[in-house]
Amino acid sequence: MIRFLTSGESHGPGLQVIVEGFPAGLPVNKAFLESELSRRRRGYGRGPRMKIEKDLLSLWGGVRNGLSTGAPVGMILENTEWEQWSQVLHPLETDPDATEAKRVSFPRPGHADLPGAFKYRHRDARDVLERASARSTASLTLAGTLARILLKQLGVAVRGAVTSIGDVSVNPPENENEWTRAMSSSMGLPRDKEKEPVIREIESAARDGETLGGTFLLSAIGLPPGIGTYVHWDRRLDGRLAGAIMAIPAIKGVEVGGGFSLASMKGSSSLDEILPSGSSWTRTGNLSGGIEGGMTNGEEILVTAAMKPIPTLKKPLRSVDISTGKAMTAAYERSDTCAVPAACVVGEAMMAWVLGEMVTEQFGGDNLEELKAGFQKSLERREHFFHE
Ligand code: EPS
Repeated sequence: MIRFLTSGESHGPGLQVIVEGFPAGLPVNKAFLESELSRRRRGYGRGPRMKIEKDLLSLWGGVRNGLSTGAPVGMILENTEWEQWSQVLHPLETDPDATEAKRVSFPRPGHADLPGAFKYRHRDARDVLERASARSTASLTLAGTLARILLKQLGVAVRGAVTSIGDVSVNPPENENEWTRAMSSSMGLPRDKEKEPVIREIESAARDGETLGGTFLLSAIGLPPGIGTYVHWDRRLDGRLAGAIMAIPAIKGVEVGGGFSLASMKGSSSLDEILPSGSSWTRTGNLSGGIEGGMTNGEEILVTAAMKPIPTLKKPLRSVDISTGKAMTAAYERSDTCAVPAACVVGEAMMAWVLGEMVTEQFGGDNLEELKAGFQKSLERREHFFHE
């Protein structure tokens, strides 16, 4: 079993991530962790913070000479602007004037501000928003990237592509080149020609003081059938994937394969038929998104996520003062206009995390070689299933 915990606030000293349960012998490449962190900062429409933030990463435990030892892997990310926030957020002693100047009393609709202040009895919503900030997704990216490194060793690739921003829709990648382009492009788009209309949409929203959401498609290839299980609700792969991806801030919907569109189809057109192929089988399509009965079926896993527009608006909506209950407009601090390309990278990380969780649960192994052996056997079985 693998698990991780995170700690840290958006403008605090930094973020901490502890990942526990990884097999020994995994090559942990710091440069790769850093390049995924920098991919998460991508995208036109992100706020000025993304140009300032450096994501300074240190490895604190569980890795020796580039290989995991089996002990918990500790990672620390320093926040670039901590010095200028220390008087407001210092763990032991804050400055009353500086704290008052940064006090947040007017909760933003759609943000954690109001229910968080109610729940934890805060009168300064900064105590909520510092943790509820999308900065926390840097921690998710770190944990998920470790899982991605593990999956790579097994020959599993996790990919992501932006499929819409605001009103502009983009066709999903149609081949490996387009997946590669989506992963390496600043906007997460599979084709260059799509960049201009998407940027125009974001510019127009920014001019109007608006923000934008969108959708992205996640894919995983290289898994054998039978990862996850139908025998118990909390071990279903679709349930775990949906939960993990929905846990990314601002994600409001998750679909597997044909998703919501399947609801209006006739049974016969919504299913992927099974055809014999040597000692194995093929399918006529992949509307099930690679998951049947809560398990991989050996096809590509396809999951789409929908992100709502960011709730911090330059032209704020109506709200209340949480100290007095009087009508007010919501707080505004510098923010992003659109963070869909970044959320897509976080989505990839969370998909990798869940798949890493499921394969280690299934094939165990304190050591990478043991895990690889079990996984490989399962892949081979598919090839001669009817004659084993
Ligand atoms: C965020 C507001 C902005 C974003 C931030 C999330 O930060 P700031 O208030 O410092 O300008 O840039 O995103 C990140 C810091 C990040 O690493 O993604 C918010 O309120 O959620």
